[in-house]
Amino acid sequence: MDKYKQHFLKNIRKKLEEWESMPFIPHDEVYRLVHSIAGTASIIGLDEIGQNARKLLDMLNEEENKTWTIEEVKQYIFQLVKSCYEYEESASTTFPSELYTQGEEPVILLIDDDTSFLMYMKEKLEKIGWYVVAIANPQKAITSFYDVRPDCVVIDIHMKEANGFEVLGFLKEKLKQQFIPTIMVSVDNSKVVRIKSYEMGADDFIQKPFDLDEFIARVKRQLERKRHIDEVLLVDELTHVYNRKYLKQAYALMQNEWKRLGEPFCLAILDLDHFKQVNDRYGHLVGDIVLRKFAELLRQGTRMSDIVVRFGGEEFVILFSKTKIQEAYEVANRLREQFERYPFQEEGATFSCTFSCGVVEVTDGDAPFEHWLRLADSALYEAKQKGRNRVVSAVPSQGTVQQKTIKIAVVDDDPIMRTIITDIVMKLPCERKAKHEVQTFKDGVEFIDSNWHQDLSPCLVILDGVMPKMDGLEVLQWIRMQKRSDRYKVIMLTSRRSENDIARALELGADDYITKPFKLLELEARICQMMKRMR
Ligand code: GH3
Ligand code: MG
Repeated sequence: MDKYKQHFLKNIRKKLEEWESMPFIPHDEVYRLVHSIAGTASIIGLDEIGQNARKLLDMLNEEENKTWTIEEVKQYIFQLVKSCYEYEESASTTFPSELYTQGEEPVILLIDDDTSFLMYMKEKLEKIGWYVVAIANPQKAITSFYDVRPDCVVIDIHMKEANGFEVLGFLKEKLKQQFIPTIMVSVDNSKVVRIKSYEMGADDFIQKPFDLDEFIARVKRQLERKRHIDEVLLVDELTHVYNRKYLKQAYALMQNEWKRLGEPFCLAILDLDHFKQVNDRYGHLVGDIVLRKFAELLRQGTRMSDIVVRFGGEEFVILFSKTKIQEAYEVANRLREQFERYPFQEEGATFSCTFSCGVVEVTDGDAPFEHWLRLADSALYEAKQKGRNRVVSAVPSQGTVQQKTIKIAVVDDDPIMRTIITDIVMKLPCERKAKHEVQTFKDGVEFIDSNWHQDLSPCLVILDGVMPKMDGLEVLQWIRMQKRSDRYKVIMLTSRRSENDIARALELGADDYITKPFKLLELEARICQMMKRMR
């Protein structure tokens, strides 16, 4: 990029920065900026930016006695800022990744302590449209597995901290249950290692170094098999109740009944309380036992005509056929009492678990399933807020749906980046159970000093690697030292050249990284994926 363009973009940044610290911006300042962009941009070869500015100028009156807030200005000049970013992005090295499907792409969990291998594979596999969660720490891999819900797991056998077989040992039951293909990779191609891989349940073994095309072909074949199994299975393999794929069909059955007989039915959503603590304290295998028992109790405690579905993780849905709200409430409450009394035993200790539940009566079977789910979710949220281990009935007439909040912190010293990322995040479709709250920070110190993210809500941090005062890696380190650090998910924005920084970020526990400059759609896809993991 020539020096005029650089200087020009620097000035826009400076202005934005200045305005961000002002409570109100006088109209003539806004006018002057747009006016000068309109005049200069095309001359120095930034024609698109110039055209955008001229369009804006047509809408603006020079003489006007008004003031703007920074949000109003950003909204007004957003296209302009975006084309500045896009210009810079296209002016630097081309960076092809063209395939993004907003959260529908296959998810590959890659476990290897060799960070150069992780980086290389992540870049190559993301180019063909897969989403890769790269994990350098085998211990973290086991907990991540439950959040990531991968479609395929690739494990390196020889790692410093834990042998790949140990990781496989921990995950193998789970992988088998969910038909998740597992591929072991290793430099050691001995017969013993290969046989052990297969005996422990791996679906394939690939020797390192491998030909990338062949690796992709082999993973693809496994993914196809997995997709096929997912399509035909309606029963959850762990708990043996229906899985969420059956829910639409189940709802349609109840709708038909409602139409035929005119009787209401109920939808309940049940979520185990502090289930994460059960996993943390007793391990995931015990967590699985709790889930199995819970499902069994739901099955036994409801009628044949009711339908129990594992909705995901530790969340279940019950459709109560031909049931009014009072009855459904009572059944749910009875289940709650039974479950709370059930003694789980582990290593000589006895512990109990509870769940919270939101229930709603479906009084109009023509309304879509999502409508009732939203209401039941809201009641569930209320049950959690009121202290858990309780059932709350939804009030359908109540307009506002209550949801938990996911905080999104954008920490970047570049005002253009802050503006653009904030815009991406604000336009994201809302998660089923959560609303978003966004805050920007000019540097790491400002982020660390802020109380805004310290209230134990889940928080996604989009973190620039290189910043003055305190760089992104230091912020990441600070985050990982916090008490409930797992409620923070961190996406690092790193420069393509700083491979050491990427390696360090992975070692320090960044959940994802993206190299600058990136396509905006690509960042959006990454954020969507991460939000799915945060629920
Ligand atoms: P809350 O009372 O607010 O619901 O807290 P929570 O800890 O239950 O909720 P959170 O969503 O933080 O944690 C749910 C945990 O459930 C996280 C995930 O690792 C775990 N989980 C999801 N699926 C499975 C599974 O199949 N087996 C086991 N053992 N754990 C699972
Ligand atoms: Mg829970």
